[in-house]
Amino acid sequence: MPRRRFLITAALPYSNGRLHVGHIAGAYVPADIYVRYLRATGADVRFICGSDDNGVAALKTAREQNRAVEELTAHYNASQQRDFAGLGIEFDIFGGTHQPEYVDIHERFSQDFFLKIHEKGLFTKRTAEQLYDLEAKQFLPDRFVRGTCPHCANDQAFGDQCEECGRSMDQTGLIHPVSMLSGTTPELRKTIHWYLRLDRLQSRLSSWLAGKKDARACGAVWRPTVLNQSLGRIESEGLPERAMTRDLTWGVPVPLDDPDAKGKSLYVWFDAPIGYVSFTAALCKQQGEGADGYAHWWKDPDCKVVHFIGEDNIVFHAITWPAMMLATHDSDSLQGKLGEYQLPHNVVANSFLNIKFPGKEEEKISKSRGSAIWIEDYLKSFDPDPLRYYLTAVAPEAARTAFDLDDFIARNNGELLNALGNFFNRTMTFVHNYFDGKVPPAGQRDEQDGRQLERRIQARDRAGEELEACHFKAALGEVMALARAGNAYFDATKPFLSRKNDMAACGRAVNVCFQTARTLTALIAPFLPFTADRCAGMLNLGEGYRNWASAADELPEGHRLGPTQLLIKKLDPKEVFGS
Ligand code: B3M
Ligand code: ZN
Repeated sequence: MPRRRFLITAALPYSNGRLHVGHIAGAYVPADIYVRYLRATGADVRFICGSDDNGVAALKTAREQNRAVEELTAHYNASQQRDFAGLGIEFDIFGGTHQPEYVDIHERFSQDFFLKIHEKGLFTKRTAEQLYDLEAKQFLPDRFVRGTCPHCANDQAFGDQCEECGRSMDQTGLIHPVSMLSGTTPELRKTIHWYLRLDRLQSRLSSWLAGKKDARACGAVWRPTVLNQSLGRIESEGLPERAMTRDLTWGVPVPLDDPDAKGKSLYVWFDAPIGYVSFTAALCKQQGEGADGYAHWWKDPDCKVVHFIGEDNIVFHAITWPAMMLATHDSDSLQGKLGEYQLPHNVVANSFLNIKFPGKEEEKISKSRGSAIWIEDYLKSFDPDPLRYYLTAVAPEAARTAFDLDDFIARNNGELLNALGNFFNRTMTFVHNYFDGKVPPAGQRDEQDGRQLERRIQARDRAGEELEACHFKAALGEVMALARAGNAYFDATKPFLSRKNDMAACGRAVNVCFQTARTLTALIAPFLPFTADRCAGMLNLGEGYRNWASAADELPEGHRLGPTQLLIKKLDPKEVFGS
């Protein structure tokens, strides 16, 4: 079989702030698990991320903090990289759409993309009315205007989206708009922009999306939330054309030789997804592949592109971005030919994560209210794996869930430590204490031994199926069930009794436990990479221990163990971490 190829992306975080647990639960831990799993199956994978520097988010924060936007975005790009590394989220590249090393290549890709669509006649140049701040002497980006939402009457709605009802809108639809730059009421003025003809791509997009309802036929399991939101959007609102340029100088300049394009940038949601491509190109360059190396990942139907995102990014990844790619195609075919951008194989979105502090109500994570757990703070006190574990165990895969601090500690101590840590611990102790650190002979196995050994294969296969479907929570459940089965087997076979009068029986049981621990080491690796490395050290497994296909292969008697290490630390509920 030819080697499977995947290009995995995780949403580009805005480089205007630090990362908190909600970000990590949304896109990054799941993407990292998927990448590690795919690699364990032998797939050739590139894992791409970087910061989303352009547009208004960074501009607004820079303004509030009185910093240069370049300095701000460089600062947070670096801090986010540290957070990801600390959690074992290992991208092949972490670029940044306006970072000095990437800005040139990113501009080139973004401008080429724009020009190609322009050439295809899929932009309309149109005059529109936009809010202008007379005092600040500039057009107002959507995020710089607040007003009352025409749909739900929330009076703190932004010009592009109402965070209360989730509807996206046009800033001119806001009732009683107020400029956030000056606090004055802006006036409507004419301005020119380039609109992507989404209306002309609509029927292709909706049949493409409809095809994703049938997992068997399309070969990928799309989450209902993603399909419902994107197909629902098309059904309810259709796909009107959308402006892909802005009156802004921080961003990718509009690459047209047209006086009307002066002082305008590409819309940040136009250039950001192209960041996935430009960072891939930068990676290929770093790895010494030619300038067209990126095409091997992006324009070849043999490579599957999968985007991991949070729920608020669904429409952009399942509609706008595919529309942009379709708009560059020469043919009308949906999936594109060799040499054309391939539409995503899957778009995997999680919902948001709420937070629950002890003795308080569950609430939304909010920077301003101080209800966030920052990764930087977390990592000062805790190991990365307990957080990876918890965020997977309670992952908001189908709907919102909450990070509950009490539950985090309870699961660490009750599940990770009691089920997994304890199983390794007792198995290792027996091998060291009674078998001189060497795996005892398998002996004459009975039915119970056979069942336990078979469970390992089942767990590997079931977890593999769930992982293929991006059901990470369920996959972790299968793995932890194997750890519990290991403990149950240990309790049932009682090597602690047989060691006194039947060493052969004791060795037989310990051998099965050891084989189970060996399988578990491979199966936990995508989820708990640091713990898995320690397990592999204790079990003295070679580099290839993560290989999924051989995860249930048995090791021979006489295999010598490595030194014992502390696997999982018990957490004290009294310990608190920063908010
Ligand atoms: N920066 C939005 C976000 O972090 C945005 C993602 C871009 S992915 C191309 O929610
Ligand atoms: Zn609203």
